[in-house]
Amino acid sequence: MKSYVTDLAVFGGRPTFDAILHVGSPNIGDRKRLHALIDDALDRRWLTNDGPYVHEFESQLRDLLRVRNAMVTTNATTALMLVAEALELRGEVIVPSLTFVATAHALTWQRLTPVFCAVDPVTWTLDPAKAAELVTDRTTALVGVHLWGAPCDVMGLGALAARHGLKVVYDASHALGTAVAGRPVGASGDAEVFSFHATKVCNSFEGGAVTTDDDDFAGRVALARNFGFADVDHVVSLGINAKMSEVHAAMGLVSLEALDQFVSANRTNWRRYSEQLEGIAGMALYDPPMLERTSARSYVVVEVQEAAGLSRDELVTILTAENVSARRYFYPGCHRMEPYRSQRLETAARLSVTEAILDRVLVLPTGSATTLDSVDRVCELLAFATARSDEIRSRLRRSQDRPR
Ligand code: T4K
Repeated sequence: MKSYVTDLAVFGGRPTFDAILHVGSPNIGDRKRLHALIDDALDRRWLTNDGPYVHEFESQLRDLLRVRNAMVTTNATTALMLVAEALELRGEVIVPSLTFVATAHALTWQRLTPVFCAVDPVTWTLDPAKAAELVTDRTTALVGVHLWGAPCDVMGLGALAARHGLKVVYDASHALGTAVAGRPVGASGDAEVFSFHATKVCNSFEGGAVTTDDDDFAGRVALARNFGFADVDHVVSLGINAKMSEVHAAMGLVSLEALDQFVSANRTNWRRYSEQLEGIAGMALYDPPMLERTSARSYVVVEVQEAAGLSRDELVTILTAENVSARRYFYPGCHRMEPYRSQRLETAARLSVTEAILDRVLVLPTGSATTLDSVDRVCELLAFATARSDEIRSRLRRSQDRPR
C-alpha cells in the first residue's frame, strides 16, 4: 500500500510485487497428466506427423467449436499463411491495423498486400463500411480479427464479401471461448484461425488451428500443412511444414481439459477488475456491447481516458516499476511498423480511430496465475496514481529532464 507519491517504485520506493506479474502468464493444466501423455508418446515412438494426440486435439476442437474441420498447426501465423495459400489469394487483402503484426506479416509472407482499414470506434473490430471504401479490382479477401475475443461484424463483412466476390477469413487467435447467440466462433467465413500460443487461454506451448465447414478447402489446408503430400511419394501441391508435434498436441489436450477452470479464473478476475476500476477516474474497461455474446474474458483491456490525469504511457512506466507487466497491445499499429511504415504513408490519416485507441489502450494481467489479491493490488496502484496524477506527472517530468 502506498501512502506517498515517493513510495512509488518509479521514484525509488519498494515495488508492489517482488516478481513480475506477467500480462500473458500461461495457464497450465494437470502436469501429471501432461507428463503421462508425453511418456506414452515416447513409448509409442510416434512424435509428430499426424499422430494420435493431434487427431484427438482436432476432434475435441471440432466438438468444442461445432465446426466440421479443425486442422492444428505449428502456430496461428503459419495457419494464416496456409489459409491464404489454400484460398489462392492474390493482390490486396483488407485487414485492420489494430491487430498483432502476425496477421499482416502472414499475408505479406504470401506476397499479398495488406490494406489497412479502420475499425469501428465502439467494437474496435474491422468496420465493414470503411472496408467497402477500400475494395479495388485487386482486392481478393477481407481478414477480420475478433480482437480480444470481441467478435467481428460477421454479417456485415459477409455481405460486403458477397457483393464483391471476396473471400473472408477471421483471425480468431483471441476468441476461443467466444460465442455469439450460443454459437462458438469458428465456423464463419471461408476459414477461421486460432492461436494456442503459451499466452492464450488454451495453449499448446506454440500452436494454431484452421477451422472451416468447407471440406474441400480443409483438404487443401491439410495437404499444404504437410508439404503437399497426398500419399507416400505423391506430392500434389505446394506445401510447407506446419505440422503440430505430439508434445504440443498433448499440452493442447491437457489445456482443453482445464479450459472451464481457466475461463472461470478469467471471469472472476474480470469481475473484480470491473468492480475496482469503476471507481477510478478515466479507467474504462473495454467491453463492447454485443447482443448475446459470451466471452472467455481472456484479456483485461482498459482505455485510459483524459480523466485519469495521467497518460497511458505514464501509467505503463509506473506499473512497470512496480513489477506489473502491463502492455500497450498493439501499439503503434501495424501501419506504423516495418515493412508497412515505409510503404504506404497515406494510411495514417484514414486510421485516426485506430491510432486514438492505440494511444490509450492498456492490457492488464489476468489468467489462472493472477490472483484476486494481485488484481486488487494492481487496481490500488491505478487508484493511487490517478488520485495523485498532478504530483506524479510533475515528478515524472522532472526526472526525465534531469541530466543522466
Ligand atoms: N493474430 C493475433 C490477433 C494474435 O494476437 C497473434 C498472437 C497471432 C495472430 C499469431 O499467433 P501465433 O503465431 O503466435 O500463434 C505475444 C504472443 O507471442 C503472441 O502469440 C500473441 N498474439 C501476442 C498478443 O502476444 P509478445 O511479443 O507480446 O510476447 P512476449 O514474449 O512479450 O510475452 C507476452 C507476455 O506474456 C509477457 O508478459 C511475458 C509473458 N509470458 C510469455 C511467455 C511466452 C510468460 O509469462 N510466459 C511465457 O511462456 O507476443
